[in-house]
Amino acid sequence: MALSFWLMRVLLPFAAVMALHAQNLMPLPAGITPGQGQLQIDESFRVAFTGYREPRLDAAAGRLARLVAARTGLILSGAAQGSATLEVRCAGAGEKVQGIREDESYRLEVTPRGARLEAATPAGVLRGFATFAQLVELDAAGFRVPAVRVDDRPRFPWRGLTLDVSRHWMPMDVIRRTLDGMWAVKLNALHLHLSDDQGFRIESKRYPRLQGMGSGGYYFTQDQVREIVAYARDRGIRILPEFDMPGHTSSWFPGYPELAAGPGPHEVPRGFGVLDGCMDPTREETYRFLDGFIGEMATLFPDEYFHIGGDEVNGKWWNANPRIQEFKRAHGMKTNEDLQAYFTKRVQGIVAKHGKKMVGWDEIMHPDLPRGIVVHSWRGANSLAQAAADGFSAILSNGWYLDLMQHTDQHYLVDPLAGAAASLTPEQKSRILGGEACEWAELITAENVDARIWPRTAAIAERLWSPADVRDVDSMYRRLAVVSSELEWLGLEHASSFHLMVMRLAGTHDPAPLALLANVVEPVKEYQRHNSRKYTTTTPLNRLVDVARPESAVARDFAKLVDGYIASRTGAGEIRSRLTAWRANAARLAPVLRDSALLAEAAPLSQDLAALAAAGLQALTTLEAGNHAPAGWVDQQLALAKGAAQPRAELLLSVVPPVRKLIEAAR
Ligand code: TNX
Repeated sequence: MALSFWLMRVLLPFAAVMALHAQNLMPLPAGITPGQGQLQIDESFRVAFTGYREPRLDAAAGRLARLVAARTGLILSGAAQGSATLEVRCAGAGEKVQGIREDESYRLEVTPRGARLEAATPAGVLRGFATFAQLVELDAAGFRVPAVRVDDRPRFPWRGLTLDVSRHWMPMDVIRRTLDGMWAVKLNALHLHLSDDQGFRIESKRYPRLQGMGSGGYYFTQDQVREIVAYARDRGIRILPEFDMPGHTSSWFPGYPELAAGPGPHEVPRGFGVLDGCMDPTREETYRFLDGFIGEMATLFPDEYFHIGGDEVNGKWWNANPRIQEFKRAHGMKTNEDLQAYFTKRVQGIVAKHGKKMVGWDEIMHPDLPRGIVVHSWRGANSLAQAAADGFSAILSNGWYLDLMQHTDQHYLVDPLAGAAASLTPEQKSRILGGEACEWAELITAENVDARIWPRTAAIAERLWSPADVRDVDSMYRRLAVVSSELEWLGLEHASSFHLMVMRLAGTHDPAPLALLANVVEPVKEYQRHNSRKYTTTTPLNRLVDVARPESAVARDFAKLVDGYIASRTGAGEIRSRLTAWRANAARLAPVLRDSALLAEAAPLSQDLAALAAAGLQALTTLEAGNHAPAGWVDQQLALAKGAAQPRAELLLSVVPPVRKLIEAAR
């Protein structure tokens, strides 16, 4: 069997071998050897442990069984007799607090007679369970797992997700769901961005006015934090807290104005952007406060690392404060960067005193800082490589900002070891620990957060787990669709929230015509939404743009059809049926648009879709007849397509490019 595997590897590219035997796996494992036959999954499904055992493992086995039951619809008998379907041998306890060097490797062997999972630690078992769950599939003989041997370990030790709970509040069930999803795709660090200008989201017992005056009542109690930490540990996930400072701190000041570098009165701001609010780095009282606060938080969060933010200090309050100017002069500091470096060093001392390693965004990087800290790169590959070259540990987030509404393949092809990092020495490279996808929450709420995180984050998780040469975009999209439905079975709401939000917009009307439109539009990209209106924390996010997915699968599919047609004149029927439905949709949608205050802005999009579809149909008819369209007609339709490509209601009609191709082909 192993021999045939190696033969296949010689004959076929790696990705092709994978595709044959792992079409449901995301992330793809480091090593996979196909076997003969399948293991039947029926109501006798059972997990048994033969080696080390602890409550965390029992709980994980229970969750695996529930996931198998949910996905198959089987009612598991729960009988403890007979041989187990999946036998687990864990060598021993992992680290008391999961660290970045925790052994997450595992070996899974499935034969028609049973499956066996071996791992050094419970974290490895958790990764193997995630793989096993994804291998269950339905075929003509029932639910089965293909015979296979998986030898797997992560490429990077730090595979995270940043979740901003400050700009919009994310309650406990969002956190739990997010952790469930992270487990499924083998992510191992949830970074909670707990404070920012717009909200202070955690209970401090020592400084209760932080949450008391900075949160509007929306914050995690310390009991809830302990619950989150335990829930995450159960899934092999670290919780990394971030308290952004000295900028992004406006919400600290209503309760503790003495921390502020600028004058009051202080309010929690509702607007977004790089605001002026920042701490006073010159007063000893600031550091006494932070010592007390960080000390309190350091005991609450067991993780070895502690994120202090450090990004985007605009320095306006520092420039306007005579005492701060005097301090800079007295200490020979020329720039605000020097002043921030002074602050960062002081805070690093406090973080270290409380037993933690500091993490911060690019701006914290400074030659005087100890090399044990981690630089979190939001600026890009160059600063990531620079940090590693200078001896710092580093993680990447640039390229993985989920709030920028980019397509999955754009995120997928970003690699922490590409670009400037590619020319680092092996030792320098080893300091690049991995990265984190980032969900910034200026324009998301608990209602649509799942749809903004998933399924795209699964592809980023694959980049961080799988071997570097796993880069086949078609394979990724195929498997992403499968993992997306698995995530729904786990309780994620990215698909269901779409339907609920569409129904809200449609009022009492049939939501189908609106869903059709929603399926072919995408929110404008990057920061464009902020240019079209002034958003605040209280602006409702209940419009079509808040429902539309970052990437239209319908449009991607249609573009493929059109490419296929242009290349080889195949698939005309499919193309025609889609265009026909789009052309007819405007009339069906008209009454819905008319009756919904939330939808008035979408009327031009619906018109554009119909007009574009009509043009596409004419082009197709021309092509099918082997004719050429008159130049005048082509130019007219291209002008129409150009108009339809303009954003409307902060949305882009994502089928414009393929229809334009059809029109051009008819010339
Ligand atoms: C920049 S990246 C920020 C965040 C914003 C985000 C929006 C970084 C460290 N700061 O405060 O939420 O852009 O994409």
